[in-house]
Amino acid sequence: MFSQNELSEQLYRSLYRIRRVEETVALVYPTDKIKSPVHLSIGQEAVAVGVCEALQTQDVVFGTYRSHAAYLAKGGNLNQMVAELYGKATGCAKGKGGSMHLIDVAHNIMGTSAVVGTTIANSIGYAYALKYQRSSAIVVSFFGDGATDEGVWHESMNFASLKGLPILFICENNRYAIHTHQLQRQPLDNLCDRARAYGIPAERIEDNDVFAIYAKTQAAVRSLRAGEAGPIFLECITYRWKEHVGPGEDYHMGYRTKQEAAPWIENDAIPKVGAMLEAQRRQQIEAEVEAEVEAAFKFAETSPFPSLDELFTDTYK
Ligand SMILES: Cc1ncc(C[n+]2csc(CCOP(=O)(O)OP(=O)(O)O)c2C)c(N)n1
Ligand SMILES: [Mg+2]
Repeated sequence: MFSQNELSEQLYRSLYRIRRVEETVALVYPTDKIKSPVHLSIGQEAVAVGVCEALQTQDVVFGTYRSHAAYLAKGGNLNQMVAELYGKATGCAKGKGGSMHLIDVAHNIMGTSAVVGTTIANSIGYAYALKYQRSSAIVVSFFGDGATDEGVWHESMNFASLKGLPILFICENNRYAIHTHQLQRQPLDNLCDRARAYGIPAERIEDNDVFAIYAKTQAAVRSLRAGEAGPIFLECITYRWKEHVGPGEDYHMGYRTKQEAAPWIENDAIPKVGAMLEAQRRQQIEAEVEAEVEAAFKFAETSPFPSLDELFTDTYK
């Protein structure tokens, strides 16, 4: 157990680190050194951080193409992530996967995917295996609100509930699938009810509140680890600040307004948690993170591209 102060420091370090990594990605992106499309999660970090801070290394995480935050919050290797974005041989997928295909087996980050909904099925398969091995580890499956439109989401909810799997479903509901609002795709704002229809306990957490997300995840993990409950569903309401894909803003697209984004930007988790720390301690954490981020981008820049004879290795044909 941490003291409240230690918890705030840990959450802040993780939040600030992810923000600085993604801000640096956005800065570098126009140079074309980053060879992969990037789906930034700036504004949404509190979800991945609140959830992953309540996990242990043995717990398994699956994510989406917007999962820099989950990868980093779960302890994924930063150097290898940045090198992957640069398409370098030292990347976590040897430079062949890019931002949307992150993996770090040593930290049980078992994959992210460009194809909406696919890792939900992967994650229940993994949870099924853990249950049969009587493992105390659990699985966390991150997905967006758009993924709940997919048939595989419904099939996965049904199967996970039927088999009582040790899995926590985290819906990062930023209200949009690309440029289409949830209520232009779904008749009701009722994702928790949908999960409950499959017999899965469900709860919504409003306002991007990292402490609430941490506490609810901790309680969920405790009961999943004890084998008390089958799957659990948490819907975390959050907001994406940047465009769907790429480093810029997209208010000119007309599907959302600056006024809609403003309260989310005002309620940014990072300065809020930062303000809870003692000033000197906050500065120290920020300096450590800045050095780490700078070193990771240097590592990526100075790493080699894969050699030509690697072209057909580790590929599916
Ligand atoms: C199976 C499939 N259908 C469509 C797409 C195109 N697509 C890419 S991202 C996306 C929106 C998904 O939205 P959401 O799940 O809410 O995630 P967010 O981007 O908001 O994080 C869609 C439809 C895809 N990649 N895969
Ligand atoms: Mg979404």
